Amino acid sequence: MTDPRLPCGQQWAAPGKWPLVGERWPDPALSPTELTIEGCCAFPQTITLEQIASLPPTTLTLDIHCVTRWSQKSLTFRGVLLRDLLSESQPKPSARFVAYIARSTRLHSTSMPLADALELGTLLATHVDGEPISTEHGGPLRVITPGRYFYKSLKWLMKIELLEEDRLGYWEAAAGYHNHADPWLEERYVSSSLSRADALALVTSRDLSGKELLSLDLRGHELSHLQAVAAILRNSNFNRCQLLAADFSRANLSNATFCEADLRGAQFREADLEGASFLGANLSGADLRGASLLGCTFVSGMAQPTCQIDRTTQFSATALNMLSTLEAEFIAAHALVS
Ligand SMILES: Nc1nc2c(c(=O)[nH]1)N[C@H]1C(S)=C(S)[C@@H](COP(=O)(O)O)O[C@H]1N2
Ligand SMILES: [Mo]
Repeated sequence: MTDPRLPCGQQWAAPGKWPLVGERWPDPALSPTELTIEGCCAFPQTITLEQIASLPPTTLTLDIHCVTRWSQKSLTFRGVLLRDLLSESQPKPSARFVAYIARSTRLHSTSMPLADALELGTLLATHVDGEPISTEHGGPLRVITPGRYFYKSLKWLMKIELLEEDRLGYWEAAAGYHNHADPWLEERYVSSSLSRADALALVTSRDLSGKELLSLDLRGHELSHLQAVAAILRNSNFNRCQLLAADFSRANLSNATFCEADLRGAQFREADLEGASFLGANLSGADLRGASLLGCTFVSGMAQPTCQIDRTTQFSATALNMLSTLEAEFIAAHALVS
């Protein structure tokens, strides 16, 4: 049974639990009470949160979809439409892109075509479900971009810049997240920068430790004892691979797929497995202690079989909180949880 509200490859997070993703806290050295609008506009300005609160409020109820495969149903945000906020600054016709910059130590950012942002009904939100947005979730002011993966919804908005040319945001540049980010088109990542031949040459060495290799396609390969300690392998495809005793300790395997892979005795300690899928994989003897499992899939596929987990498969109890109810119950029932 497919849920028409759930885009392909997503799962509902446990009801009432809104996960925290990315930066956890803003930079306390920067003022939270002002928003600057600058760039290609007739009237750049800095306005206070009070002034924003005096603009006509808009309420918007929507589902949010994180690129790491969890979704959260029906959050009601209240705030001011980007359209209403920008009207006073009068964007010039040359303003083709909008960038949002966060009040955070890394000056986190994201961007998109201005026309898309306006058309989608982008909201600068101060409240969620009737309460002020908490600091962890981006309060006092966060961007809510409907119809895009949630990385287009910036926390702790400090500056809006109107640009002639696009400037890739933090995740888009650093993690290869897709710049269009439509969950209904499953636009999660740009494709691999590596040719298939180059990827295969690397793989024959069996040592990927510390390497950064986005979106590798290694389907079906014999990679037993692969060394991939601390490797960055986001969105890589290891479906049906032989990965006996492979070592992925501390690796970033966000959104990687291991469907029907042989992972007996594999190491995933402290790995980032957010959004990864293990449907049909054999995880007997595998060690996933300390791994981050938000949005990870072990059982909830429609057509595929569940993975094989037994009392020799190790998980940390704390990691189970990050899974959907169905996933957490399956693991608690079959694995060694400590
Ligand atoms: N400032 C800032 N905004 C951000 C991020 C971040 O790291 N820093 N991460 C993005 C990502 S990837 C997601 S999924 C959502 C997570 O928002 P939440 O922590 O409120 O769930 O925020 C987005 N906005
Ligand atoms: Mo995300």
